[in-house]
Amino acid sequence: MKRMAVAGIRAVAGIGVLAVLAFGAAAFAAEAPDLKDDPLTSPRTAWFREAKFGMFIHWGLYAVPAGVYKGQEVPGIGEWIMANAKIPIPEYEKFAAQFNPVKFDAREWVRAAKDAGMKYMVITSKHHDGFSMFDTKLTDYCITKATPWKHDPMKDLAAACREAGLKFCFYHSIMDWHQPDQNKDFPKYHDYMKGQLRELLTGYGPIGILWFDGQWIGQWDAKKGQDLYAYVRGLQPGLIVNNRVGKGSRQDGDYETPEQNIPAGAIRGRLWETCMTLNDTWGYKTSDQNWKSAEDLTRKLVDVASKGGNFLLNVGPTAEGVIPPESVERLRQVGRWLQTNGQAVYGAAQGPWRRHPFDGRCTVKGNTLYVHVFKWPEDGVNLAGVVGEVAAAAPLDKAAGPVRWEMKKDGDRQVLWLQAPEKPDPVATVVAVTFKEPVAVDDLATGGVPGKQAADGTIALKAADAAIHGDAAQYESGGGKDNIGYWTRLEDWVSWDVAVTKPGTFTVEVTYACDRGTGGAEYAVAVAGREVAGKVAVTGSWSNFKTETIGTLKIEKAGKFTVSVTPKSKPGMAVMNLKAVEFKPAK
Ligand code: FHN
Repeated sequence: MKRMAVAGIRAVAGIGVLAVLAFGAAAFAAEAPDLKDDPLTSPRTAWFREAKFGMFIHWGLYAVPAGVYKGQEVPGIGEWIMANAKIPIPEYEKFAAQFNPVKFDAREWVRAAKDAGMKYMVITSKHHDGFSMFDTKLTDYCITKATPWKHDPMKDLAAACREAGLKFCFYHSIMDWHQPDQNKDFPKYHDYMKGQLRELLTGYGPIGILWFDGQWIGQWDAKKGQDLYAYVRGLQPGLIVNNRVGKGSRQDGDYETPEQNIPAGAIRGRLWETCMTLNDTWGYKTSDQNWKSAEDLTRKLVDVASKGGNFLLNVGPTAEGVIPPESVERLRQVGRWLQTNGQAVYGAAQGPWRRHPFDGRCTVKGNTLYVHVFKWPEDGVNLAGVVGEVAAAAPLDKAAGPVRWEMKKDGDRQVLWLQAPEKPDPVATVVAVTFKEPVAVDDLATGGVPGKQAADGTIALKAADAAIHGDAAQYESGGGKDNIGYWTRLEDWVSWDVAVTKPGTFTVEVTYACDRGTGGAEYAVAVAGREVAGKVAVTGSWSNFKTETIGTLKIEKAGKFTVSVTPKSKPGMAVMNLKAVEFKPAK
């Protein structure tokens, strides 16, 4: 590639940015966006809440080395090879001359997404390596000028998605390892980035999502994110923008983006989308053959949908423009399951139970409860706490055969019993249970799991079993966490219902973590009309847990009690990450 001196590229970029910013402003005076609409209910996000399942595509120069540099396998995810192998910019730029995706076929890629049952496609317009995978006027370091292919694949994909009825979306990295201005002159880089975003939002038709990433750089902050959110929504008012437009917090963008993990429970009060790889890398790596099975992927999709989220599943095409056949085959199998059972996923709301007494999940749509059974218990599935009258219950897959069902009683609660059909689906059998009114369950079903006192008198209360009151705090797991987190609202509190058989005086131990700079919150643990106060000390990080004895509490008689943890003050950003509360009989 003709390598212009950095100054040369910057000069071109400078002139180009001004031209694009000026032209764009005149040519794209869309109606003013409603920046205050609630993403949870806005018509703007209706397609996203219906779609539930999308294709993520990481495609760029990193597909050329494909995980190998100078004959050595480079550890880590494929698209990070420039950083992980410490490849100097001039060396990395040479991959552009080798990037010639002659086998690229936009319709084939869209067909793969459609056959998978995916409803939208998010593709890397520019990843951290700074190489633009679209025809940009603002740099020569792009697919149409720096490669022998000299073609803009985004034009083809935008057209093919529109033709097939899929939403076309861009991933764009704020972090850019190729732009010296990112470190030396951030305002200049910021203009360059906004100029490219204008090109993407004015040159490829309606865009469904702008999926930002690389937001963690020090030069970026929440205020810049808010301004960028308004800027891109000003260009396409109907756009959906993820939370990495800012610093990836619950206050940024339209939705949360858990990555490579599925939250333990619904993320209340926010739309969310888990993004995940089919193997272990986002960008193509020849050596990464650690493919997830179609069964696992289907059950992950069900798990995400049962918690009210979307699932963005990634493919990493080769430098020739081919999506690995191992990816295509797995996605096709997921699509086949969705052809029969898709109505239980698309547009479905999260299931009513926090925990399921069987290996499976639930989703809801109006009067219909969809019971997704991964593995049928010998004695059938028992769903305690259902309210209302069942009109019918049958598998969506007629080939499974009928399902025997019965409404039973357990004390004052109704229990819906379902027996396995003759030919259950080995991946997931979906039984549609139609009620005579909208699906509802009792409080115990939606609350925590009742706590029990151990034989030695100990009462151990875990975060996963807590009933959470309020719309910010939520249970989170994975990555060393198993706690109530996101406790950013003073009004939120947690509780456990406990059956106490051995009353007495107990020492109260609290296990929590608290990041630097946000300690000092005061709280009370209360039970049976008494409470003991605690104060949160910094433990060093949100996943560095410590156990503290905060005092003693007396429970005078046996019976059912509610233990609560209620914040009294919150000087920092959050109260704490609460892992457990334990009552130990006082010596
Ligand atoms: O660093 C990137 C990574 O390469 C990949 O793009 C993922 C996908 O969401 N995002 C960042 C890591 O969080």
